Amino acid sequence: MTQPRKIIIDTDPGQDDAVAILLALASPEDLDVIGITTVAGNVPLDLTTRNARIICELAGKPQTRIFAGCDRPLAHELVTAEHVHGKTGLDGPVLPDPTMPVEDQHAVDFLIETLRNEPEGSVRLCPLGPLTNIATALQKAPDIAPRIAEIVLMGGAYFEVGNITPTAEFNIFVDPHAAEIVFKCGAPITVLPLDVTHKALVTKQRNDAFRALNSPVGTAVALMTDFFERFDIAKYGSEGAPLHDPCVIGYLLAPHMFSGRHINVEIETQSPLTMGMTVADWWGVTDRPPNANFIGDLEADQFFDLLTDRLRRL
Ligand SMILES: [Ca+2]
Repeated sequence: MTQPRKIIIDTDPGQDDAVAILLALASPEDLDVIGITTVAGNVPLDLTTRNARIICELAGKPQTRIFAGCDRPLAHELVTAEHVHGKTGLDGPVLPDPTMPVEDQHAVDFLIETLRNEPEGSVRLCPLGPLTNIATALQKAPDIAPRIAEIVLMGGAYFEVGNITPTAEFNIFVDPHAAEIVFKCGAPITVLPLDVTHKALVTKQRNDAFRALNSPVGTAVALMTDFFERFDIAKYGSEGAPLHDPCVIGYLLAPHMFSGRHINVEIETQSPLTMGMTVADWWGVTDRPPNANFIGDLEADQFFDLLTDRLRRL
């Protein structure tokens, strides 16, 4: 018997964040969610924190510890994505107002304290939004970097280039300075970029499978996806919504479903034209040392089978 791995989910929910959180909370034999830290991103911090509470209650896990974090990026004004996620960030289903508490401690202090107190190499960080909380913790307490087992994050793109600008993915674009700190921190990093998340598409058949769970969670996930997909169908002509953030949890549960390359990834923080671009040396044309496992592909059918099976438990 292997022990479940301890993870901290750092998130800006967001419908796809919500599905990622549900998948993690549905997998206690594999993952021990020791805390959820919230950050400003898809919507402002008060809403991302509220949405995290709504999701934990939907999962029937109101004992989950939630810590509110940074309400703005390190150096830029906050950019949000209501055009994708709706006014609340979680538009689609009608879910009850949350009653579970938020912890008093700031998310950054929780990250630092946890990484210092838990055995070295035992805690994984799962950022699903802008990297402001993680970077702030690393700046405040550089001693935590070698204690991080792994950072598995959703962000960036190489072949898909950008979604919020022609060259940048949203999470990295919102706080490129934070991303630069994280990508240079020396901890093992796995990146789930748009290149792979755009292949995790909720087709009609896959959405019907969520709905057929015939449970509050199944119905909520189906309705969130219904809401979220209109953006991608209009923009990309795709078959449905891409489940960006659940790829992070899917990777932790079943890394064999994913493939990528260990390469150098640098973050553009200067150019107004390409701000927040993940300059990924996929083809190995520089001598810059590899710092990230950059994922490019997944077995989408296997991924959706796993996701649907796990959601059935909630
Ligand atoms: Ca997110």
